[in-house]
Amino acid sequence: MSNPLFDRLFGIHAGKDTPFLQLPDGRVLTHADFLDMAARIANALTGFGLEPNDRVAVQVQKSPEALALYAACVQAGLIFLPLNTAYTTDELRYFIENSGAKLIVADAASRADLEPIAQVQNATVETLNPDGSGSLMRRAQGMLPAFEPAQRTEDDLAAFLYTSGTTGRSKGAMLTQANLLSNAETLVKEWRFTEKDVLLHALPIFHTHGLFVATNVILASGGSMIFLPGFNLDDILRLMPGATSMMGVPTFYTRLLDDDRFTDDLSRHMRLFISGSAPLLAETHERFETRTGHRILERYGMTETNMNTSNPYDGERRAGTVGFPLPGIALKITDPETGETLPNGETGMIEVRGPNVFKGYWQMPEKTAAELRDDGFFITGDLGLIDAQGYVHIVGRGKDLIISGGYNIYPKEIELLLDEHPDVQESAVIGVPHPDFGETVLGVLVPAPGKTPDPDTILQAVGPKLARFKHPRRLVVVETLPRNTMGKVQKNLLRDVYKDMFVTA
Ligand code: MCA
Ligand code: AMP
Repeated sequence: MSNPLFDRLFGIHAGKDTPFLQLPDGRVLTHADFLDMAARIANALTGFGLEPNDRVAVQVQKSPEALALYAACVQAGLIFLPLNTAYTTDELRYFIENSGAKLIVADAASRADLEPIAQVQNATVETLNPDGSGSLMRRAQGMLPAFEPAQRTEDDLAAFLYTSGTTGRSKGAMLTQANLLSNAETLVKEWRFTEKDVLLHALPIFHTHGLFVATNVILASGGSMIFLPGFNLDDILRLMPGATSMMGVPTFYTRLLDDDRFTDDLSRHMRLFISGSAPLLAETHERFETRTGHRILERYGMTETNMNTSNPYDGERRAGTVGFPLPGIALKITDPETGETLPNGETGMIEVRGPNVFKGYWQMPEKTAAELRDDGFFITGDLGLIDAQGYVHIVGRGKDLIISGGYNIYPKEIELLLDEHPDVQESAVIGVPHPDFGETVLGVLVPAPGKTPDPDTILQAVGPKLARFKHPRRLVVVETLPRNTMGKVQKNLLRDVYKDMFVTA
């Protein structure tokens, strides 16, 4: 039987007793330990009656067991659907219903909230807690540590990752085995990962960056990871001496630079620092080089495409750019109105095509057709240009999106909730600069006639419906929103007015 993703990321390590995961408490899991755990979970999953192409929705804290659940889904041909641990029950209901998940794996504390949602669609709930306890692993422990991988082709689906849209409803990006494999294998070569690498892994594993970039690259190269539950500066500084490389969002780098314990002595031995998911300020890039002598390698990707471009490993890593298209990936800049290709140097829509580009949005053919052209080019929604040396620059977003600490936030989703409040006539949610998160969320409200909205009361009302990271950091009340002649709210003007709200000059 062949299962390319399993065979080339996981199966290649069968029987290896070299470290794969080093945990902050000193525990080490070898590749063999990890594969045993994954096979037991795969047996448990099929024991629950799951069959290839069934969706498994997973909202659990980062742990070796959580990662083994991903491996088990690949092995059993199930579609892995990881979900941000910050999502509220309201948010989860949509993902579970929309995907038609047959199994939901969550922390025991969420079980009571999830059972009613699961029942509606005949799904079951199993639990997996941060310490590896819970009903899933209890069942897995009684299983054999061997599992014949399900037959899959590269065109079969491996994962759904939900990404929000400008209309407020999330779309399930369908990723195939080939999407994930091609990108992982390309990145190993481009970034020179080998079995000697030890990656300091502090990213969450429910998004592309921590799961498909960081983890898949280490799996494909045979290296290992120092696997941290989250970004804790003390742990990072303590464990960096044992690492060769780190991948992070810009906030990781600004937090490191803000700490005097982060010195060139601590980082000199490191081979590579990579940044992505949000713009790395040229200033951060330069401060990092001054402090450590390392030039951060910045790359650019999306949930729908995995990684598209990267600064070069050997050539000049140019601050403020995202480098060149990766091998096998075509990138062009087009006129957003006409779709015509623009010459180098001109700003337009970034479009990409390659084996990395997803298969479409789950059960949303119109949305897929609007963003994925017949010739295979995906319209990213990012505005950019290609300079005379071929470096890609991202100069803005054609989509209404805020990126806070690497998490994407779609204003529409928050505006709809704010507008529901009886004291609010209308609202505009914008991203403004923030020293730690890069951007943060600001809500601008227009009162309903005769009302005086109280920001604290309104925040309390929307709070339970929205993941914490999406909460507006502040709400301001204005008489009217600026509009253009077409009646569209001019968010650029609002962003300009409030640009210094969280940063001191
Ligand atoms: C936590 N909080 C946040 C964020 N993270 N608020 C806004 N934006 C955030 N990103 C909230 C917490 O709930 C908490 O709320 C308060 O802010 C302070 O939390 P703190 O302890 O400082 O935060 P943290 O736990 O240290 O997390 C910050 C973080 C984390 C390490 C930057 O957000 C993170 O790991 N970000 C990475 C996201 C990521 O992997 N993105 C990749 C997406 P309170 O205390 O008030 O309750 S994939 C992608 O974008 C594409 C494909 C790509 O190119 O990679
Ligand atoms: P997501 O929807 O989580 O996949 O986020 C993808 C978006 O993150 C892209 O469309 C970009 O807007 C942004 N992004 C990712 N990497 C970078 C980067 N290096 N610089 C600027 N923006 C980035």
